[in-house]
Parts: sequence; C-alpha cells; structure tokens
Amino acid sequence: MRTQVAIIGAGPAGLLLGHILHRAGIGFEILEQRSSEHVLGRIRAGVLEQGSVDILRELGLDEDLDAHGLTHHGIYLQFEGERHHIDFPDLVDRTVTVYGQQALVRHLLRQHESLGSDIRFEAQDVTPHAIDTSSPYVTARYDGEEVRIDCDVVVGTDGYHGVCRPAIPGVRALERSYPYAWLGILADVTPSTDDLIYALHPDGFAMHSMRSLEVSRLYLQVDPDESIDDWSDARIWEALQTRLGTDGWTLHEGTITEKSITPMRSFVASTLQHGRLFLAGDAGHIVPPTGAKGLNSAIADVTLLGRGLAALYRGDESPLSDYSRAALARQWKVQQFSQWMTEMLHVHREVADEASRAFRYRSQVGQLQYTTGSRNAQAALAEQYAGLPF
Ligand code: FAS
Ligand code: PHB
Repeated sequence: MRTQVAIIGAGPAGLLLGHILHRAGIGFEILEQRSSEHVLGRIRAGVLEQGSVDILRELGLDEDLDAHGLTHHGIYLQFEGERHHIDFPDLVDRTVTVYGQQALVRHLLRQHESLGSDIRFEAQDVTPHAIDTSSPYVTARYDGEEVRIDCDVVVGTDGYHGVCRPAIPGVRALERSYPYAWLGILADVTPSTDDLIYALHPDGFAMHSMRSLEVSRLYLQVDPDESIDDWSDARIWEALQTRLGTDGWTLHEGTITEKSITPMRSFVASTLQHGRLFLAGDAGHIVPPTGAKGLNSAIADVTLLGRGLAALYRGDESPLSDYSRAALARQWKVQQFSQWMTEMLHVHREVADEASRAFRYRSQVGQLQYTTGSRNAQAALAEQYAGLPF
C-alpha cells in the first residue's frame, strides 16, 4: 500500500493533522494501536486557546464546538480566602473555550468517518522504517496480517509512550518532574462558577473547571505516590470545600462519575524531526496541566506541520525543514508559563525544613498578590493562557 503521509497515533494531534492534510488534498493513513472505543474513552484536557478555536473554525470543524463549547472570559486566581478575576477580553481582547478533549476527539473521528478516512484501529507493532531515506515506510500487524505502507513522510503523533521518538537516533528528552500530582474528578453537578478557579491553599492546590452546564471537572493536589483508593468521594468533596471555599460562595456537590490521579511532569524532545520523520503533540513534549497547554500545544504543532507539508507538495521544502525549530521555540515559551503557573499555585511539601517551606509559601502569595494587583502582570498571564500565536 502507498500513501503520502503515514500518521502513527489517533489522538487529537493525529486526527486533526488528518483533517488538515485532507483540506490540503494530501493523502494520509492513520494507524492507531488502541480501539476506537478506548480512544474515545479518554478524559483529559478541557480548555481550548483562542488560536485552537480559530483553527477548528478555519477547517470547518467547529459545529460541535459551537453547540457545546463554553466561552470563558478569564480565570480566577484564589489565595488567602480571596478570589481575583483575570479578565481576558479587557486585557488582551481574547477568550478561551471550555470544550473537553473527549468531545473534540469524538467530533474529529465522526468527521473522518464521513470523509471515509483510512484509520486503522488496533494496529499492532506499528514501526517506522527508512526515515533517513526519501522512501520511508511503516509496517504493522493489522487484522491478523503484516502490512507495509510506503509513504513520503511519517508523522509520530503517538504520545509520550509512542514508538516514533525513540526511532530518532540520539534524540534526548529534556525533562523535570514535580513533587505532586492531580486528583481529578468528573461530577454530575452544575458548576458553581462561571470561569475556572485556580486556588492556592495551605492544604494544597485545587481547581474548579467544567465540561458543560451539567458536568463539573475539579482537581486537587495530592502527593505523587497516593492511591485513588485512599480518596473516598466524601474525602474529595471535603478537601475541595476547604481549599476552594470563600465567604458567601457555595461549592455544590454531586455524584462523582470518574476519578483518577495524574502525575505532573514536563519533557521536551531535543528535536521534533529527523529525515522524513516528524513528531507532534505529546510525542514531542509534555507539560503539567496547570496552564491548560497540553492539548493546545498538540494543535499548534500539527497546524505548523500541516502548513509545512502543504508547502512541500507545492515544491517548497523550507517551511518543513524549519518545523522543529519553530515548534520547539513556541513549546519552550509554553513550558516556562506552565512551570510558572504550577510552582506559584502548588504547596511545596517536598521542602523539608518548616521555615523554608513557610518562606516558599509566603513568596508564592507575594507572586499572586503582585499578579492580581498589576495590570501588566495580568496581561502577561492572559496573553499566555489565551494562547500565543501559532
Ligand atoms: P495522545 O497521547 O492523546 O494520543 C497518542 C495516540 O497514539 C494514542 O491514541 C495512543 O494509543 C497512540 N499510540 C501510542 N503508541 C502507539 C503505537 N506504537 N502505535 C500506534 N498508536 C500508538 N492537557 C491539558 O491541556 N489539560 C489537562 O487537564 C490534561 N489532562 C491530562 C490527563 C492525563 C491523564 C493525560 C495522560 C494527559 C492530560 N493532558 C492534559 C494532556 C493531553 O491532553 C495531551 O496533551 C493530548 O492528549 C495530546 O494529544 P496527542 O499528542 O494526540 O497524544
Ligand atoms: C480541565 O478542564 O480538565 C482543565 C482545565 C484547565 C487546566 C487543566 C485542566 O489548566
């Protein structure tokens, strides 16, 4: 079999790249190791930057987004019992949209089905070959048979644990881990807030997000080695009430329908391309979710990569040869913002000495007081949270 672009991984990055290539009249095949049910079942990101929304609109993929997305005009930063609103339209004339990654993946898949796209789920042992030549190919076991797909380009949108990054000779992972994790829940209850609340509390970080006007999404900082079995629904709600509570405000509780613990880490690959192999999304970088940048970075990568591939087939190789440099330049700005938000809003229990830990906490309160008290600082946060240009 032959195609122009072989895409490995049918998460949001791979599925969106497929639509971008279709729009440019470029042939592609997507090979995904898991079932479509598994891919659709993942509950992950929840916020789209303005730029991500614009791309979906440009591609005509905004129908479900318009029906179910919630436009948000900012976020709240909460500390010392006070909640401060950061007004994005007033500061940077941009908004963000709450639209779950699950809903996006479902819509992208549905649109691929209507296009008759070639997506092979439950493909095993997917392996890129000859990436250093002008005739790369991918092998896999599909439907009980060995298949080979010859192509011009291979794109690894196969996530952090994928096979494509390791195929790049000498690739390095620049990384750091954080000494805490997020316990996330979905609850059948109307959100108790209009915009997202990010709260620093002596007991730990907490956040109130949402998926719709009927489903709330909330997070708690926990230690990285904690087990979800140690967190009853009652204990979760008690901690959320403590950490998010402010005078005159009520956090409404409801049935928890999903709960899980996600570790916090950052990593960036030393390059996102080698020969005819390109990486995009979590295959190339991971950020802590505090800045709502994981999914948006994947969208930014495939937008840039899609433009480079379209130029390649018009006979101009220069945008594609610059892809890794340009995508990594944007990603490092995203990394520093995510790191700043994460370190400002989490309690650093890893600091052993009580006096140093107290100093660290008061310093973070000082950061939050400066940020919420300075229009310039708020504009810098709003510009980055609502999204840097692609
Ligand atoms: P994905 O990991 O989503 O998709 C990769 C795909 O490749 C998967 O379908 C996988 O099955 C497939 N694959 C892997 N190896 C393969 C192989 N060898 N052959 C074929 N297919 C293969 N981001 C936020 O912004 N906010 C959040 O709150 C947030 N929460 C998260 C919670 C969790 C538990 C995780 C893991 C991530 C979270 N993220 C969050 C980040 C997340 O949204 C990612 O940024 C986003 O899924 C990136 O999309 P992809 O790059 O497509 O990678
Ligand atoms: C979410 O709704 O899942 C969400 C929102 C903002 C974040 C992280 C997660 O920073």
